[in-house]
Parts: sequence; structure tokens; C-alpha cells
Amino acid sequence: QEYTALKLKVLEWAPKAAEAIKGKIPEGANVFLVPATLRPETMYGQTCCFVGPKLTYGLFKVDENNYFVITERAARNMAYQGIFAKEGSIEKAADIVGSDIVGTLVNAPLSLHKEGVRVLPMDTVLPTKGTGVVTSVPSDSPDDFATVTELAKKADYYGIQKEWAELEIFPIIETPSYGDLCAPFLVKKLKIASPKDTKQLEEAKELAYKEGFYQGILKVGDFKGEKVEIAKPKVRSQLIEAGEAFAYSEPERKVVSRSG
Ligand code: ZZB
Repeated sequence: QEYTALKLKVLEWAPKAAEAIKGKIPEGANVFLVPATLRPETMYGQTCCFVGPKLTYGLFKVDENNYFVITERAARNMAYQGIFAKEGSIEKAADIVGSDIVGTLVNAPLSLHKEGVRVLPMDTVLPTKGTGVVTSVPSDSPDDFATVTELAKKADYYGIQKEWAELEIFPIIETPSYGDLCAPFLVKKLKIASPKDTKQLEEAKELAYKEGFYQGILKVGDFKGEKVEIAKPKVRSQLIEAGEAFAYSEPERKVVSRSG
């Protein structure tokens, strides 16, 4: 699986995360949260960044001045993809629990929210996929829309400020069947009430992927008016050339044979 790994630079740490990394990296070093995405063309619509609140992340050294917050599993994969200074080895400066990162302000490349977006908790983040960090595009990802809706509804319970989950959701991609806010449309249509409706969310995701990719037309950015199919690799290259993203591959997941 070939992902686009995006570099979300930390602008302001949540207090507990600041405590956890204190003295562990050089003064003035850049730290990035690094989500893995299959939809680089939707990055204009980022409104927050998700971490699994119960997952443990590492702060991994890229080079003298740059560090990534990702799962250890992702760091081990990256070590063999020419991403870190030393091939095949990883250097961890600190461990941070997801819940301690919540509230951190990060810069999300291409996002229309130029003031930055917050790190928020998502219970359904899988530790075994991507980097364990997920960038949130509620306009085009049903999972993300269901989660930000839930977070805004129960902000106190989740220990966040309500406004962090309520950044404006801008239309990014026009589609003939679901309009220009594909995810909210599908969440409503399939009567999805919460992030726990996993079966309907899986179906909504499939529909959103297909419609977005084959029928979608970008409404914003440098490739405005172009078909998603055509614009997708262009947005990706632009991000990579700007140093704001890089290619990250996941080794094939082993399929356990049932016939022995
Ligand atoms: C931004 C985005 C915008 C995404 C969108 C999707 C969509 P898949 O399809 O199941 O293989 N993701 C990445 N890592 C994780 C993780 N560890 N746990 C849970 N979700 C994760 O999954 C690929 C997508 O799942 C990724 O692409 C990421 O969300 C999320 F408009 O990034 B995506 C219709 C989907 N739209």
C-alpha cells in the first residue's frame, strides 16, 4: 500500500506533551505529526488531526533538527525507506501517549485553515495501519465526519474544547451523486449516528472513495476544475516537492491461509 505521509508541524504543544518531551530533543528542533493518507487531493479540507488516545507514540529522530511523532511500527518501516538519516536504524527520543498529545496545535499543509488545526482523539485509529496518526477531512471522509460530530457533541466527555472539533467544513470536491460535501451527505443517507456504526461507515467509505475518485472535480487549489483522477497525483507531487510530504509504503499484510 503506497501512502502519502504528510508533515504536520507542531506549532504549540498541549501541556502534557510538552512535559513528556521536555529536555529530550534539541532546543528549536521541528516536530511533525505524520499522518498517512490515500487521498492527498483532499488535504485542502483538513480540519483536525486524529491520534488514538490509548496508543503510545514515539518521537523519532529524522535528522539533527527534525523529529516525527508516529507509531514505533511505522518508524521501523520508514527506517528502510530512506526517510531517516541512518538506513535501517531508528532513534527514539521519547514516548508519548496519544491522550497527552490531544489539544496540540499543528500546521496542516494545504488546509484552508491556515491558522492551524488541533490534535483530537479518535477511538477507532488502528495501531496496525499507516502511522497511527490520521488527518481529518470531514467533508470527504465519513469516518472523520462521524468522529468530529461526536467530539463536538460530547466535548467535555472527551476532554477537548468544543470549538476544536467545529472548524468550518469547506467543500473541496464536487460530485454528481453526493454534492460537494460527500461525507456529511452519506452519513445522513445511511443514517449513521456515531463512529460506532462501523458497518455503515465501511459502506459509506467505499461509496465515497468511488464517487470521489471517478466522478469528483476539485473545487479549490491550484488544480481547481480538474478531475480528481487527474489532479490527485499532481497534488501529491506538489506536496512532496515542497517538502511537506513523502511517499510511505506499508509492507503487504500477511494473509493467514485457512487451508493450511
Ligand atoms: C485523509 C482522508 C480523506 C482519508 C478522505 C480518507 C478519505 P483504508 O481506505 O481503510 O485503507 N487512516 C490511515 N491510517 C489509519 C489508521 N491507523 N486507523 C484508522 N484510519 C486510518 O484507509 C485509508 C484511510 O484511512 C486514510 O486516508 C486515512 O484517512 C485513514 F476524504 O486520509 B484518509 C472515503 C475516504 N476518504
